[in-house]
Amino acid sequence: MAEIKAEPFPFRLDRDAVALIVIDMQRDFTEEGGFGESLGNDVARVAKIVPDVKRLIEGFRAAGLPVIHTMECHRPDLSDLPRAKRERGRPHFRIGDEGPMGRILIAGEPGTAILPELAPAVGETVIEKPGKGAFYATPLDYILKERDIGQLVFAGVTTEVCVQTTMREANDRGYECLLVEEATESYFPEFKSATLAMIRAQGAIVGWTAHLADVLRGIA
Ligand code: C5J
Repeated sequence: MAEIKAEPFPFRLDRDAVALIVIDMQRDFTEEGGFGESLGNDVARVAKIVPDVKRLIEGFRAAGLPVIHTMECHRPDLSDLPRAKRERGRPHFRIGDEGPMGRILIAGEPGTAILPELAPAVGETVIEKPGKGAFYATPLDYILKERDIGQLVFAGVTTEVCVQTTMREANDRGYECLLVEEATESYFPEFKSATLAMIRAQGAIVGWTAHLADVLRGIA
């Protein structure tokens, strides 16, 4: 067991039972012309974390620990896209529409892809998810339980939407969750800090938060 400096108290890392979950580091959320921008967001804010997410992924790979990636996306026929989700907001492009990087958030389209700098390595699991949470309508829980994984380290975007939703789902399923502060971002700085605070409040009611350098030291 290694101890990682974390909030609200140190995180006891079990190297035999931990995985990194990288949430939705897709072009559609981080590049101009994608879904995030079409909703009126400044995507440059979230793109800034890419080097730190890369360091975290490389740290896990170097330590021989599993890395799992998620992608928010839908089937080309939109059969897994609830009308309420498609019609929400006032984006220039709705999910499924043809945008500058192909059809918005549709599996296989260029804009839906994970950023090339953070591309999954051969053998790493990629979870395609139609919801905000990575456990909803996916085999993620089954895959983790098959590998006896009980601790999840989180990175990705956006902090208060898909990252937080997945952490809450994981918490309810019995996983210990740790969010790496420099490796997650929101379009809204106040939402990021509120999410970090609410995750670790009340004695880690959802999980822990830690700094990248401390996590890298803990897994090395
Ligand atoms: C959003 C996500 N923000 N990956 N998706 O709709 O957080």
